[in-house]
Amino acid sequence: MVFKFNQPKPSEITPPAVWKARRHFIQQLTATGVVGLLPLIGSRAGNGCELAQPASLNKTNTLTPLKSVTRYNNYYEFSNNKEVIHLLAQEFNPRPWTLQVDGEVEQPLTLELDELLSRWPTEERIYRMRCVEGWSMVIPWNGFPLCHLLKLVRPTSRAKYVELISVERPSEMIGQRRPVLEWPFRDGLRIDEAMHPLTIIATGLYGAPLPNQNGAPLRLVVPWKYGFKSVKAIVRIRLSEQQPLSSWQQAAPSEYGFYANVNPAVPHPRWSQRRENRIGELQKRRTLPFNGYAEQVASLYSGMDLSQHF
Ligand SMILES: Nc1nc2c(c(=O)[nH]1)N[C@H]1C(S)=C(S)[C@@H](COP(=O)(O)O)O[C@H]1N2
Ligand SMILES: [Mo]
Repeated sequence: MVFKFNQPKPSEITPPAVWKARRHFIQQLTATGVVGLLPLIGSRAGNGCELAQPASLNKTNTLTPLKSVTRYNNYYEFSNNKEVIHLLAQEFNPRPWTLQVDGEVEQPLTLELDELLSRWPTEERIYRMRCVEGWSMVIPWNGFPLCHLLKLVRPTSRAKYVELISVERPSEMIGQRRPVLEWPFRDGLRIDEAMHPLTIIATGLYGAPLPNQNGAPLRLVVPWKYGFKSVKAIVRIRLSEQQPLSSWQQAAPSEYGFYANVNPAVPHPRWSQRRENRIGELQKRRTLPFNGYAEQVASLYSGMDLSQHF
């Protein structure tokens, strides 16, 4: 399957002064193949949540056009038809919004969205996103490392896992009126994965606030895992001693595991994961271990037999 989209005009998304500067900057980034620099410029002394080195992006990775990013989505709370989600999601109201962080923490918190948005500087992260279904995109996210938020609530020594829970609002999310999945949608990470500086809470993309269909107002992005781990519209983050059960594990335990690291060597029971369709391209690409982020994250799994995890 090939999807064709027209390149959006930058002016459709951002004020001209901003996009002109950004376009220049992004061209430089994709030309040098280096991303993730913005957060490092002018930020104060590190607390361990910063990227040690910028995440590298292969030269042949160009940004997926905004139109594809915002009109070809997975969001079962609205529909299982990717191309109508952007229309159905117009009904959703991401404000006001509160995020609850609790469980195995010294300092449980309930934060208003604006409080959260003003707390840490917004960074730009250009990441590849690989869906378990075999397609991928390159998306310029805006957001902050989840690590900042976790440090704020001070995990207890029993906190081994982090569960992220989506909103449940069937009045605005018509897909939730049917038992497609166990609502609310949820997924989880091991705490060291959640603390890794590549793991972010996205609050925007392409320099504008996050569109509803992409998980407004807060969504997880874990670029080395299959896309379903990147929970949208998060209302609660719960730290726990026990490994949480994700919506997809619960729905199909023989097809979806807890780790879900991108791994071309481990096929999905119903299809191969060796290749992927980069949206907008004709030829398939080879899928890379950890979605190309092995250098940054492989050490998290030393001693684990990854062929046993999917
Ligand atoms: N709440 C919720 N989050 C979700 C999903 C979902 O159905 N519901 N789909 C996941 C899947 S399968 C993918 S591939 C990505 C898609 O993100 P995008 O639509 O922003 O590209 O969101 C993930 N997060
Ligand atoms: Mo996905």
